Amino acid sequence: MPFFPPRLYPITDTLISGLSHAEQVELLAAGGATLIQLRDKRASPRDFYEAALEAMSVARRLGVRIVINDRVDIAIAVKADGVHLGQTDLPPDRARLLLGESRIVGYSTHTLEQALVATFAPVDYIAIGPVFQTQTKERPDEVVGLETVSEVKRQVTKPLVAIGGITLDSARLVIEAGADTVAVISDLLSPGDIAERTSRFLALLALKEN
Ligand code: TZP
Ligand code: MG
Repeated sequence: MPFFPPRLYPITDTLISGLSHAEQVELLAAGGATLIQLRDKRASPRDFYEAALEAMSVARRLGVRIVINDRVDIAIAVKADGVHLGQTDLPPDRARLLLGESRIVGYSTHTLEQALVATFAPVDYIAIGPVFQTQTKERPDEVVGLETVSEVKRQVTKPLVAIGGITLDSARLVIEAGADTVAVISDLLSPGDIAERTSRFLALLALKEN
């Protein structure tokens, strides 16, 4: 089945939110999120596995799909809906073989060239970023800007997810530049009402249809 990501794609962060992955999934889903990525750069594989398992049970109860950042093994172990790979993770074709055709495989790119290469990979969506400056990622790649989002959209047919420094104020601009989806961490999870923030993003993005 062809996969098309929703307009908003929240990504969890235990440090920024001060919450477990399961708690974040609960609040993001309450705000209307339907696809959530679990990302944890600090936890051990065992701890991430345990946290992801707990988050999966919340997600199943609420009908939300879960993608695991980086770790194909953990995605398989917790029966997640998919995996999100970076340029230094397992190659997408190997992940596809391990996960099968029905799961989601997403792939991060940081330049137009990488995005063009990714069009030949067996992935369901391509992410491009950082679109803007971000404090959330350690050693981020160079900011690509809205022009690159538009250029990638012109040249790539797969669904395009934009990431990096996207806020409630900039999300529409990013969609108007050509992104199908915005992936957001800090502007959703910083102290405040996460469910309410999520629904504000969704209301804003619903104003422009595909
Ligand atoms: N990849 C590129 S930028 C980024 C990742 C994981 C971090 C995005 O976080 P934020 O807080 O939405 O800028
Ligand atoms: Mg990664």
